[in-house]
Amino acid sequence: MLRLSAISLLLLLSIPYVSAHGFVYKVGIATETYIGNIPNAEPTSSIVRQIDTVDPVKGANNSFLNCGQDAQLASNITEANPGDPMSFLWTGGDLSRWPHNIGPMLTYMTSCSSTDCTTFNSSQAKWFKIAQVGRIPGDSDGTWFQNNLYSQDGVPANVTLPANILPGAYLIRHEIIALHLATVLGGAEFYPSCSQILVTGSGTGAPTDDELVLLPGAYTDEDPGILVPDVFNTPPPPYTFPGPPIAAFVGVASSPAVSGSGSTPTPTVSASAPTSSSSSSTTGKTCKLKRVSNSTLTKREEVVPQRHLSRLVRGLAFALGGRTH
Ligand SMILES: *[C@@H]1O[C@H](CO)[C@@H](O)[C@H](O)[C@H]1NC(C)=O
Ligand SMILES: *[C@@H]1O[C@H](CO)[C@@H](O)[C@H](O)[C@H]1NC(C)=O
Ligand SMILES: *[C@@H]1O[C@H](CO)[C@@H](O)[C@H](O)[C@H]1NC(C)=O
Ligand SMILES: *[C@@H]1O[C@H](CO)[C@@H](O)[C@H](O)[C@H]1NC(C)=O
Ligand SMILES: *[C@@H]1O[C@H](CO)[C@@H](O)[C@H](O)[C@H]1NC(C)=O
Ligand SMILES: [Cu+2]
Repeated sequence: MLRLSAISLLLLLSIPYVSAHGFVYKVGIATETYIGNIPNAEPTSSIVRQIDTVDPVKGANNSFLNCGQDAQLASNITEANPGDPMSFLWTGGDLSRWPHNIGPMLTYMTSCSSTDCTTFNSSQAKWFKIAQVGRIPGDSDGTWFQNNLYSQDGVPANVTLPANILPGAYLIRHEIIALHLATVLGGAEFYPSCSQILVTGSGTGAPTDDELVLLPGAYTDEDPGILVPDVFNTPPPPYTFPGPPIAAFVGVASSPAVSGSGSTPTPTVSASAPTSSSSSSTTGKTCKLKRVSNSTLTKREEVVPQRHLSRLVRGLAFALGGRTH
């Protein structure tokens, strides 16, 4: 019965993974909250482009790296002000807590050109990066900001819209890269999500051509931030973010409105960019996280730290000749 119990154990360990991926359930902009459609559900009007499965996008060349798994146009767009705080609440497909806690979170934007985004196909769009967060600075365990989503219900990722961004319709693409399987080539899991926002105001900031990338196109499977053999090492090694640097204009404060000019705004400030790999759009919280133990927690229990579970599942799957997600 060894075989049977091994299979039972694998099943037992695999069950949580049925819903153990996820999607963006809520987007916050300033004080408003917008609901994203559950993957594959009958869509309602939203600003969030709906995907068709909670499963991760695999492979840096995958066309679904653009806006997520078979992402559809969303029928709504909403206004946002430069400098607005935004939040992205990632959950499992059953609205349970986000199941991963290892890897960075990156944010990109692209102009929807002359459209209001509701008809804009972004597959050939040029994206610029506005934020990225990795490990929490000063945390000796190397805890990732992503762990804040994992360790407590309802905690979103936070991003600030650039204070001087040129007005217009944009897609904002929030991405989690889960690295728990990234010790091997192709193991990284990509979770991109795109929302449609109409930026108001009189900002003048825009990316330079060399800050623009295609998605897919910006990453390769061999990038040091995507294939990360030492991700579980102690002490935690420094992390190298994939993709371009954060666009330089993101670090520039808002400029006063130019009076009496309808012409194309020209950024006059040239500041050096906050491009170091430690750039963070969050407010530098370095406090230790409290482990919440909540008996109402379902399936994805806290008992087994996820990195160990992942290793266990991988080990088992390897032993049985199978594959994990
Ligand atoms: C991904 O795209 C790059 C650049 O086009 C190419 O060199 C590489 O072979 C592709 N990799 C796969 C796995 O298709
Ligand atoms: C965008 O265009 C690509 C390539 O033609 C296509 O595969 C994809 O389905 C389109 N996406 C949307 C949201 O229409
Ligand atoms: C579209 O978004 C606007 C602005 O948030 C909201 O007022 C409106 O109700 C939305 N429309 C639909 C059909 O949901
Ligand atoms: C987002 O901000 C909230 C409120 O400050 C905070 O509790 C949460 O930890 C932040 N999220 C991340 C991923 O750091
Ligand atoms: C535990 O979960 C329940 C139900 O979601 C919630 O009402 C309660 O506040 C949670 N307790 C803690 C300590 O998080
Ligand atoms: Cu997953």
